[in-house]
Amino acid sequence: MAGSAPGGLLDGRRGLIVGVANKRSLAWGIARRAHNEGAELAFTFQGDALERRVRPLAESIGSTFVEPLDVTDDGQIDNVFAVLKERWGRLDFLVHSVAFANREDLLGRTVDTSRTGFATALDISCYSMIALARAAEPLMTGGGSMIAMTYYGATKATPNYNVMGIAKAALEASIRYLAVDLGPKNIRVHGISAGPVRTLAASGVSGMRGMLKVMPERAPLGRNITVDDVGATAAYLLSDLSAGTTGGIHFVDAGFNITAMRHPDRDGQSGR
Ligand code: 0WE
Repeated sequence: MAGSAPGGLLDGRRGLIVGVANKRSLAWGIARRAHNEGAELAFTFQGDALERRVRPLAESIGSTFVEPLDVTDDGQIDNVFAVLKERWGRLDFLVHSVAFANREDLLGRTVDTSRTGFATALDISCYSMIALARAAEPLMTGGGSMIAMTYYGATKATPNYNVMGIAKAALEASIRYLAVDLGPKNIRVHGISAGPVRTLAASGVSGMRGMLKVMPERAPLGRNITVDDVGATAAYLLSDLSAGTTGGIHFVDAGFNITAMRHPDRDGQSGR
């Protein structure tokens, strides 16, 4: 396969990637690396605007499997997995990189979150992982690996992250319960908790600039993370290298989460 290395970590594996919006997406960083490790990939898009972004990206790595998927629609989930079953007959991995909360719920006070805003955030950002895991399970006949993307705001109250933090807390708990359910089938379930990255999901988020500036000052590695960092950790979690691990949340945040505050000797220049 063009661009894939012989002896790749994911040679001959087939995976579904949900959540590519454009070339800066974390899901695209994972897809690119999975492809370079020998995987064959299927993609989904939500809406016409994103189809125009996703289709050329998929084609650039030799994938013609591009199906519509609104994760709130059970019929569309059924369709994607029916097409997977028909085209491939089985599935080895799944990547979930989807989140949404209403913009008004990512400003101001969590105490003002409406019932419908809460339901939207939890449905799209958390329940969708459970629904996709259930649909994927019968296709993962040789075992498998699943990843969902999360964020530190799940465990620490983070300015403006608000109902998304609540949704990510529920997603992280879901990862553990799914890992227990699917472990007997040798299907492993993982979370990747990524540090802040400039993606479409982060655009227009107030305070993003400040977060990207604080990372090099406080994170042990003295830098921001990249989508390639996320892709590399994902390749490990999707491959047999992580055969003995499931249910964990793996931080790809340059170590930010293990610190309590900025080190006084740190000037914020690169740690390298
Ligand atoms: O999980 C995320 C982003 C999730 C997200 C972003 C948006 C922006 C546009 C979910 N829904 C929406 N809805 C919109 O209308 N991140 C980890 C990136 C992020 O988002 C934040 C952050 C960070 C970091 C929002 C507030 C504060 C920090």
